Amino acid sequence: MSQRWWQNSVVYQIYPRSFADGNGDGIGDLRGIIQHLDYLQALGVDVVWLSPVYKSPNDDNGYDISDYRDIMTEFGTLADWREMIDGLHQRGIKLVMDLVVNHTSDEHPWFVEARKSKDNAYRDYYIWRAPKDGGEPNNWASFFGGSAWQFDETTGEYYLHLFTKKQPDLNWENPKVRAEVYALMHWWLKQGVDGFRMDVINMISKVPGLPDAPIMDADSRYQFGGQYFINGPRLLEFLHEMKREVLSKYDLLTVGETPLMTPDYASLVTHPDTGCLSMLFEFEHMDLDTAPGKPKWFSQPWSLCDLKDVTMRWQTGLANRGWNSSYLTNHDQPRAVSRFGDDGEYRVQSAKLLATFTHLLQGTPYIYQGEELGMTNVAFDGIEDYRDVESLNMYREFVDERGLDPQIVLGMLHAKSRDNARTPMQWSAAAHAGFTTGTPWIKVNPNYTAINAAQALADPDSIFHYYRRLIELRHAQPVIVHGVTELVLADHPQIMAFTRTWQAERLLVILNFSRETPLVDLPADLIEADYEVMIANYPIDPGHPHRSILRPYEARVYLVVRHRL
Ligand code: TEU
Ligand code: CA
Repeated sequence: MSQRWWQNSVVYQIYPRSFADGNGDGIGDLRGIIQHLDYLQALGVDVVWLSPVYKSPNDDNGYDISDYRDIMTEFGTLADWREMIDGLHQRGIKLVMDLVVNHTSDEHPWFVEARKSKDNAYRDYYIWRAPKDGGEPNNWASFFGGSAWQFDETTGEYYLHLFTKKQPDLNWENPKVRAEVYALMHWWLKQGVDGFRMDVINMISKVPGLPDAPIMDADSRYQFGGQYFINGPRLLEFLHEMKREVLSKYDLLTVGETPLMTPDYASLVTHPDTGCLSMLFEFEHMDLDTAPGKPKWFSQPWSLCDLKDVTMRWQTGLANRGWNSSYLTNHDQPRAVSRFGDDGEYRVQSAKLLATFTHLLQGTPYIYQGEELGMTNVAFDGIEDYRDVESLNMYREFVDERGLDPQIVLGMLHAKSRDNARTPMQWSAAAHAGFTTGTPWIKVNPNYTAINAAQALADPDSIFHYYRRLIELRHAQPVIVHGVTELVLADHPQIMAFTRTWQAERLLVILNFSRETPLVDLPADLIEADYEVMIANYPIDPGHPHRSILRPYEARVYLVVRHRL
């Protein structure tokens, strides 16, 4: 397989609203990012993925775009943006922008025009249908609650919105829409951006006729219609057209956000010769702690063996025929350490274990802002502290419409609300965690006095410095980038262990995903070898790991030096 720059890169995601406020209005912005570029350089990341900074009325924090070629007023100006990208490039860091083109804002001029009349030139930029039996054209649910259709008085028709009603879906069947998207991509690429993260890109092709979804959730009037818009009939055609018209003309990192993806389909999309995107974000591991067939709010404990299954299906599924991304959190997900580790007694150890897991798999690792500090979920006291449209809609539906106990619903939000990831970045122990001198748009997690970047930078044993070392190792060791992954101790309920093999080199990764102290019992072929410690989250004695007792959340990476290779 040919080697590409994004394979040995580490990507850092910035959610600008919550990263750093440069002007004291309580909202993170581009000047705030500019002030912290040295921090990113100290961490050693290669790429920044910037969540949307385009003009937006912020119904969904910038994922509802009203002008693709300008910067959101709260975040600054195009001049600030240029200063930011220059500052990144001067530090050897590339910039990936968020491309949100499944939908626009309803305040985008295209939609403002489209809704004016049935014969407007922009009407067919969106998906309009006449009422069916006096109601919605089909039974699809929006991802954020209620119907996926909104009635529009002016013309007496409904428009489709898979997300909020202020996020109408674009009609990708219309070649003019596709040409607009390619043009705006070229516009940003000419400004020097190094790639795109493509929001819900596997939802752009809908099955013609938009059939009713099967009834899965008897408690709800609206049903999940994913089978009619996920990996839809023309998706590959559209992506190949995008490759031909845009992507093939540059050397980019492209990552598609693709819920309900499969490894086989992902190989079609990311194959080094015949694919169109560098990599995808799959979501199977994000669903392991949700009760089967239920919305994400209905949590269940996840099991390590399930995590191993999913991980290995993707590791082997894309080996030599695609490329993985590796992540445990982002701006839509709970904090990794709260969800997959222990955010109490073993916070530091388990955050380092999770970092070892994501950075030692085959695939490009993604760090979400604050993950490198071991930031945790937040437990707000009441719904008035939440800001996320998905969380607010869910609370209204569950408490006001379905009559669930508010305390139970707050518990669901504590576990799964997207706002867990959106509390301000914890820079220091100063007021508001040093995020702003004003009043933050969303409350700071009260644990900022102990968990913050100033503390982490000063402590050589911190989670931050552990991430920094993992990134350095990736840059120095091709086996981390290219090694084939094979599971060891496959059925062990607490230990995840795997080898990575590339040419004459082999790594052994041993991860104790528990607060217990299990014994490592290696298979014979791994005993007949010498071991050097590459990185570990506890001090360890040199020598062989066989029959060692692991400490809570212990992570060890060994270079396996075979006696005779
Ligand atoms: O998220 C897409 C997506 O699949 C979401 O429904 C996700 O499952 C949900 O947020 C989890 O609770 C992308 C963006 O990452 C998200 O921030 C946007 O709200 C959404 O698209 C619409 O643009
Ligand atoms: Ca600001």
